[in-house]
Amino acid sequence: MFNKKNFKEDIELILKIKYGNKLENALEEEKFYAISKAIMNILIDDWNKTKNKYNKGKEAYYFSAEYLMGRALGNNLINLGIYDEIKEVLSELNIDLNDIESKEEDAGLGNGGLGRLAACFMDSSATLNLPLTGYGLRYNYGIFEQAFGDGFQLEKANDWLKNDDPWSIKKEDETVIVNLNNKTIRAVPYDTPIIGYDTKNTNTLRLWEAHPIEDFDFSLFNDQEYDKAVEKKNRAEDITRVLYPNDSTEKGKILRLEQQYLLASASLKDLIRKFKNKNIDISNFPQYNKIQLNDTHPVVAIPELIRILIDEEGTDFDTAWNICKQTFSYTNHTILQEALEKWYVPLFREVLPRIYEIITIISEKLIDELKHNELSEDKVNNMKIINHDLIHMAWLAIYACHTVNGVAALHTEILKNQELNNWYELYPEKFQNKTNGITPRRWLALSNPELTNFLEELLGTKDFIKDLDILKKLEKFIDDEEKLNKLLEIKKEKKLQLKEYIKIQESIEIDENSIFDIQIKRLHEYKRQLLNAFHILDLYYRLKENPSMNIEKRTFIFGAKAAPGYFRAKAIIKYINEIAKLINNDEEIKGKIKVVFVHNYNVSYGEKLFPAADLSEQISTAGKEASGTGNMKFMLNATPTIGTLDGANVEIVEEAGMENNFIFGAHSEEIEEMKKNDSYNPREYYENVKGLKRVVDTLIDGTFDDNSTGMFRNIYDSLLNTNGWERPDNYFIFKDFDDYRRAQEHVDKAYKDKRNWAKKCWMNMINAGKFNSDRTISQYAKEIWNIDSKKI
Ligand code: 26Q
Repeated sequence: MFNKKNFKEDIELILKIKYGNKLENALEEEKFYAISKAIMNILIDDWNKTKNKYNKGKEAYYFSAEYLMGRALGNNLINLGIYDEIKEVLSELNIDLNDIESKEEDAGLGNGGLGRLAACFMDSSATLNLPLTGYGLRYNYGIFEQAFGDGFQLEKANDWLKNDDPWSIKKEDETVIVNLNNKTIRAVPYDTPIIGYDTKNTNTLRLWEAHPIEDFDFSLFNDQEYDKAVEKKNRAEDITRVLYPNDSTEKGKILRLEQQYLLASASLKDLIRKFKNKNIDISNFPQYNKIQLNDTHPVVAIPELIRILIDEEGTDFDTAWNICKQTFSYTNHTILQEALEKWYVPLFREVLPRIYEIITIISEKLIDELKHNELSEDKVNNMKIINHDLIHMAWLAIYACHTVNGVAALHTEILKNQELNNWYELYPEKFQNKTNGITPRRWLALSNPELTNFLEELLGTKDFIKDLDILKKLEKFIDDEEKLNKLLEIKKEKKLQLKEYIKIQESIEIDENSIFDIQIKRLHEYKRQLLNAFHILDLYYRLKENPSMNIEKRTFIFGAKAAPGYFRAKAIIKYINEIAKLINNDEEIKGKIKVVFVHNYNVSYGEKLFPAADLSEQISTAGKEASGTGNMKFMLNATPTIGTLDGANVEIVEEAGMENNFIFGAHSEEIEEMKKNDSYNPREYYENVKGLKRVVDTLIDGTFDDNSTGMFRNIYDSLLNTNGWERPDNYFIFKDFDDYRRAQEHVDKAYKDKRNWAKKCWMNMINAGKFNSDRTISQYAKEIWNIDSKKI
């Protein structure tokens, strides 16, 4: 399959025909493109073979508004098993593979966890030869690029396609037409290969791009009405222009609804067309097609399938409904009430009148069923799909799907017993748990080759890159001084690499001998970056009071984007940057603690941060983080967690041992109790917990400057004052502050004992097997879709 001579010739040919350039004159970006296309040439036959093979039987489809893929080159080479070989071939051409890799733009078509999970699932399904195809949208602008200006977040458009994407192929002939109320769109598919590791199977990610029916109005152009001539084109293309950079609240309205409908309608039409080629009666559709809805964003696919079946295929409603029920499944990724999608009826009806009509029929059907089950009026009202002029997409999903799953054990329990309890009582058989996972290819083999090589040496095989459970065998080395030292050496090496990278990216020098204490994730109040900040500031003041305090040196590293409209999240970024300025410029503190907020945290930055961490910060308010997946990336890279018993942290410490992590804080039941009884009074803690008032008051006492934006006052008020619907300190920061500080002191003590620390790292690493996304996706395949693997 791989032929060195052909490969070199391909690169030269592509440079010539695409850029009219020779290798010696080519730009790095051009080389990246040519190398990537030459790799496409290596894999394309197997890709087509896989498509044909899958097409013969039952397939599953992942419908997701987000895919946070990151870069492809390095990952594809790893999965093809030719990374080292290509590196060598390129060096013969005087090309450094690492330099070329860094020229690739991240495909940042997602916000955070939900989008990155979709990307890990793609990798795992290909590796397991599972017939799973991803459907999504080809946003021309992915997640915004973040910069800081005077400590404030600035956003810039992310033009990831500016140099063209070598990994996608436009399939013009498979274009489908999507009708919106006031316009007709051509949805053009772009296919990206998803290469399995250690298999020839190559799955597909199909992303739709919106185009007008006609590119421009010729007669208007002729009349010199240039803007008008392209107006329709622009309105059509707007639909897939930009990813909504929002992972908390409803926004964007009409355009976002159009996006969701385009994804749903185009993907379904694609499936129906494929199915009809089989010449089987449409009632058998679910025997060949299973669709996973990634949260509520693609849920409009449910009424859309019913519409297609009734209006275009001529079935009756009951037949359509039965087909739907057997086809769709729904994953819930959030417990936050405000993130449960609801659409305002007048808006929805205006954009999608026929779909609205179908939803009203479903809604009535549900009400009949609820009444038939003799549910109280209260419950019926609570569960109505259309209620008070709002359409509840999650209710629609639960009613129409055959399974509903949460993404970690605790999350699923909270769904069953609290958030979705009414639904659980009605349909207990629908509810399942599928604890999230991460792909070991990207999050170990690609991002930490040093650790991967070491593990291969110890185990005598590379099998752990597929089967992480094998790492458990390494428990026998837990007292082996030499092995533990080697692990610490690798960690040091990764810290040095990160130090170099941060120097270039942030112009900040950090000390590789300090503890790298890292919190990287979207900025959200419930994730409590503010708790981390308060602790740092408290430590700073204690160091000022007591300069001889004997603490381990620490570098506190943050990375986080705030949704552009999320004022308080942006305030927290500014606040942390102010703290960094104060601490990093204090001569007395130099060499003791340092704070770095890296800008533009994304998948590629993550690949450098996870392996270099000494401490993983997972400190959300218990009950709020559905799962978390960053926590798993740290764990696999031999990093202990300081965290609450929230999301997948619960299962992480179950696997790695409580004693090897630093667990603190109120439990989810306790938090629920306090909310229920309204018994939490943050002011009590503010007044009584030592040191707390001092740090909180910096928000208003002039210690820091927020350029008169009122941002810091806004944070302060949110912690201490009731504000309409919001309770003070809604995320229980004050409640957990003291216990967090205690846990941090344990970290400090534990780190002083190098050997013991290494053991904790070791135990985390070798027990990360459960969090392999191969395990997760095979559970979806068996327990939800009932599909088998199909090796080509
Ligand atoms: C909603 C309405 C309008 C615009 C955007 C949105 C929106 C967009 C993205 C709402 C939510 C999201 C993303 C949610 C998300 O990433 N959830 C995370 O999913 C991970 C994978 O399951 C979990 O590990 C995380 O705990 C969860 O926060």
